Amino acid sequence: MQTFFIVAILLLGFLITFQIAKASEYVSVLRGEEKSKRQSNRVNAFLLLMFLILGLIGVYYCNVRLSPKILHESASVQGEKIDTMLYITIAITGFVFIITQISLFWFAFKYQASEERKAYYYPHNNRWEVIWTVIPAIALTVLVGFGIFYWFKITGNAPNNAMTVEVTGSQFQWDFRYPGKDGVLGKKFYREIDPANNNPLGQVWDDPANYDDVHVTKDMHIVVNRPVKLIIGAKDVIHDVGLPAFRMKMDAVPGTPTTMWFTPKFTTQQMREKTGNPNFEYEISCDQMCGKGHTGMRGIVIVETQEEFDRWLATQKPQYYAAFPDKDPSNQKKDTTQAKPTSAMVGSINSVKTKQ
Ligand SMILES: [Cu+2]
Repeated sequence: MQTFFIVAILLLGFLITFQIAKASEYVSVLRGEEKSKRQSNRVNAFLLLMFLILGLIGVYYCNVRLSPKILHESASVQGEKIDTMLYITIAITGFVFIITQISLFWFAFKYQASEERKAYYYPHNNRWEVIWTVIPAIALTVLVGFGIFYWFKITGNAPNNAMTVEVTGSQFQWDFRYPGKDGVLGKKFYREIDPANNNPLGQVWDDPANYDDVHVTKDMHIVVNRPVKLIIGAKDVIHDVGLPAFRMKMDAVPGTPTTMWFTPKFTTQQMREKTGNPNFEYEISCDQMCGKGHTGMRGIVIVETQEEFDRWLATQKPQYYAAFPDKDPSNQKKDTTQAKPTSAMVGSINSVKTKQ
């Protein structure tokens, strides 16, 4: 039944179009073909000119209206270069856009069909072809060249004083790992991933470098004016570390670590003062459509001073102690000073026993 209606509607649509075309043909015959042609030429030329004027006013209006909504000044040193590149690209393409669009629609209006002149047949000019091929090619090469230069910089070796944070994406959250006092991230192996036993990242516990690695979720702490190198990975599908305030972005690919580094310029606190927004937070978003909960993959980047960072890190326990509580020195201390078990505790111990 549905198919029948679709076919019927299509047939009707075809019939109506055909009838309209036929009717307008009769009208032009009655009016005199030349006259109606001239009239429709004039109308079309005028509409094209209107389209240009209204379109350009629209472009200007959107620009004025939406410019307060664009991102504030880059919050990273490297982001400044990326902004400059973006502005140069917009300036060049904007200039070309304005010139070509005005020429296109103005010519269509000015040189509309007329009895007073005949179109000049001008099929080919080598010199012009070379000019309009070579100039854009040079402009694009320069733009792409700068892009590649900064790309290699950001993805290349970080300065020696850089701190390291490992970022792991999964459906649907971000995990962050800090190397601890030794400055080395312990080895990982995907088969070791075992969230039930406090090993969500698959840290290899035989590697001593893992003993002091700190694992946190949701918030990533980094230090102002100190380069930070992100080592990025994923556990399931491709995610993407998006840091718009810093103008940084990098895919998180399962099995293939990616890296990027940048230097934050302002602490979260400074940014709150700068933006006048007391609730400002640096956001880490997932910039890759990674599944149903993609939009909820929001993390917070806290940029703070070195002292604040050290204080925060000192409050974090290495993941190793979560996986092996008996190795935790604070637990061992507790054991020696522990009071006699209360009756409630004995009850719970017994219930655990009976469960087994
Ligand atoms: Cu994602």
